[in-house]
Amino acid sequence: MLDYTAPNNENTNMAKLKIIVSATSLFCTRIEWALKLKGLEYELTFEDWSKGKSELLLKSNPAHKKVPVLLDDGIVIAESKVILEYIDEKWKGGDLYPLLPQDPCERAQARFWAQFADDKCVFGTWGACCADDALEKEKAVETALESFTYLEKQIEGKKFFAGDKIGYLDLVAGWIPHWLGVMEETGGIKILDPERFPSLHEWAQNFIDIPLIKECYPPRDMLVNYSTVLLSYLRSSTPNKP
Ligand SMILES: N[C@@H](CCC(=O)N[C@@H](CS)C(=O)NCC(=O)O)C(=O)O
Ligand SMILES: *[C@@H]1O[C@H](CO)[C@@H](O)[C@H](O)[C@H]1NC(C)=O
Repeated sequence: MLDYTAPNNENTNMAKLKIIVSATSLFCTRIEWALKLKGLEYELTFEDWSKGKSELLLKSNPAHKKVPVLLDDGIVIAESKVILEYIDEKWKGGDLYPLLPQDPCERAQARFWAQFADDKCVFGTWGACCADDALEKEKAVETALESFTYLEKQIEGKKFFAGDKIGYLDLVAGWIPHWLGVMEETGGIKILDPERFPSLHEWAQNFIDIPLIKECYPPRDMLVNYSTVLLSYLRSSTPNKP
């Protein structure tokens, strides 16, 4: 359990933070967690992909046109890991919850593995889900498994990636306890075998047991529906597009 109560920032008189999100995006939930840990109030503005992209999203993140985007009283920040760093640097000190480690070497390591987890584990898993051809799928699963082996090594002997408390890398890997199972189910693959990845499996349990974490996860059946529809669409058009 996270032995931590977020500070009360109600009196700071600041405009409420907004995050542009989509209901199913694993990249968006990590921002909510960070803001909650910092004790900051925020509003969610949902994109409805069935209606195309909103003016607000196109204007806020013209380069990528992707969620999440953080709107902080006229300041616009896109890219989830960049947003996490912004939040951590802007609201730091005192009794504010630190996300990144203090030590420069540990910070660099956390950033490295966060980038790796997104590039290799998220997209590796999704690529394996999308693969149609049996041989191609088998290869994609093997590659994803190899990537998860590196994460397993990072968490070995620790409760959380950041130590005894959750931090930046835990938030970035925070899709694993919830979305990974959905991807496995809808994509017809198995990645997180408890025997192959005992430490990661235990970490997933510890992480999801934290109430502040659990309450931000989107409903599982919604993710299953979304993933099913998306996968059948992708398989019938160009493969391997996340
Ligand atoms: N690297 C980005 C990835 C964000 C991302 O892929 N967002 C997806 C939703 S899960 C999105 O907005 N997709 C819309 C699109 O690709 O057109 C981040 O970390 O923020
Ligand atoms: C998911 O799909 C099932 C079957 O089509 C449907 O009954 C259910 O209401 C859907 N759930 C959500 C959250 O969309």
